Amino acid sequence: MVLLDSIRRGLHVSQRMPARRVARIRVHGGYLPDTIHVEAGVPLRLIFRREETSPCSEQVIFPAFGKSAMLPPGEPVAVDLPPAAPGEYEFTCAMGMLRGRLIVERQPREISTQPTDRLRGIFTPARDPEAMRRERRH
Ligand SMILES: [Cu+2]
Repeated sequence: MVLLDSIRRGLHVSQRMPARRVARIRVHGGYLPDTIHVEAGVPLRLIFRREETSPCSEQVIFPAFGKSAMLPPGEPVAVDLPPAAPGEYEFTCAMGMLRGRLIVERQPREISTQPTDRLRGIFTPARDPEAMRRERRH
């Protein structure tokens, strides 16, 4: 219960920092999902929940980040990763049998910084609405 509460608090904090991306991964004969997409420059929190007792999956390793975590069965475990450069980053169990990957994609800056202008560019009506209204009356 204490653990669940602290996780809930953690999620609450992350909601106040919209930059952080949170993804949940079930561990059961593999990582579900086994591919996580994230934008470059965004800190990532992965919450693992191991739903098996097979010793194979008791540890998850992020070689490129120099991070690892033990995953007790049935307990959510958060792994925080710093923003990463675009690319693919693998995570595995200790023996390298279970594999997942993070795909860090370049941020589409022109969309994220200028959403309104961008949408206006795409959705500008071909004809001016007043002209269309006049046509409909005829
Ligand atoms: Cu393993």
